[in-house]
Amino acid sequence: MDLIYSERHRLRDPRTELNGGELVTPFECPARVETILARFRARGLGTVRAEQAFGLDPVRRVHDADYLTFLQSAWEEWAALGYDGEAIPSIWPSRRMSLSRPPRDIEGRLGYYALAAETAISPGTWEAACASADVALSAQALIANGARAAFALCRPPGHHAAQDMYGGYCFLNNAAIAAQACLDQGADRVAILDVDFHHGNGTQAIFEERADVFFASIHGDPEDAFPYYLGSAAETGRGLGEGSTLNLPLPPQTGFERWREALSAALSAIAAYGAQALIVSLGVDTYKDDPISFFRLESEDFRRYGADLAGLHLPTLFVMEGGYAVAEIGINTVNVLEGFEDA
Ligand code: SP5
Ligand code: ZN
Repeated sequence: MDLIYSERHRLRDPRTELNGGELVTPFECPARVETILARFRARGLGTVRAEQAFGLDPVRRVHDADYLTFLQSAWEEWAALGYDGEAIPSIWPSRRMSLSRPPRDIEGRLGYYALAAETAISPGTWEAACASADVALSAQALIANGARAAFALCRPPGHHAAQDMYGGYCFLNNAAIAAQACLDQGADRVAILDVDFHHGNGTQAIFEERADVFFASIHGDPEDAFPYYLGSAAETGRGLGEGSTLNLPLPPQTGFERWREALSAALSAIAAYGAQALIVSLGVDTYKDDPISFFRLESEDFRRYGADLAGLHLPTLFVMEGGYAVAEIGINTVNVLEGFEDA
């Protein structure tokens, strides 16, 4: 399968992440995708292609106009205030406050649009986020044109970003944008399977009330893990979307056997739904040595579940999400793709 890559991911290179009460070098760093790209090339899996520019129209199909305006100018507005540090929110519209409108001041708007404080906005963040969406849309075009599978090596990742929220290292929801593009090009039913360690709260929020996208996620139980406030098994979709969301939360120290049973349940549900295409939100932070996660998958397990995914026999778009064990991220990610191709 072919891989889409953008050099513009390097424009997203923040200095700071709020972690354990300190500002640390971000876990979500440029070396992640360079390591995956090198492994893909070394294994000769397919052609590496540059992204094409799709502009903002397909992004606007998923994200609110005021949110995009905010993201586009947030860094300049922050920089104009003369701070030494990167843009990090410090106040939110919490309970018993009004969430009715974004305030004028940039500090107030950061909290309005942020779901978490760990993700700093830095120079080039907007450009890199747009490039990442272009990567997803370019790979989507490959499967729309008949490829069995394609790999969008997106960075920054996307699954925590909702219609009007950023955080969890995500700004634009690449998988959701690609799913919407499938629908806009004529598909009736698309499935998104999120195998990142973290719940894909943004993707769920975007499609929660819709029946044309099935969202299934296997993740660290939100009782115990980021993003904490979404992703319980009780959330099954709302309104027209009732029954089109499937959350499979799992406890700390979950190993591959139990994880694979959850995958099997997700795959059965996607098959029963009758999806015409599969989008995999591919995070490899389920790895045993991931620095911020608590599952126990071994490198060979990624190959095994890649083969399981092929069993759906659907056109499949892999969209890169998380994974922070940088030394092993290339092996683990490409193992999924090889397992899929060899099945
Ligand atoms: C795309 C993606 O994987 N985003 C994840 C964002 C998680 N950010 C917050 C992580 C907080 C981690 N606290 C870890 C404690 C580890 N002992
Ligand atoms: Zn993750």
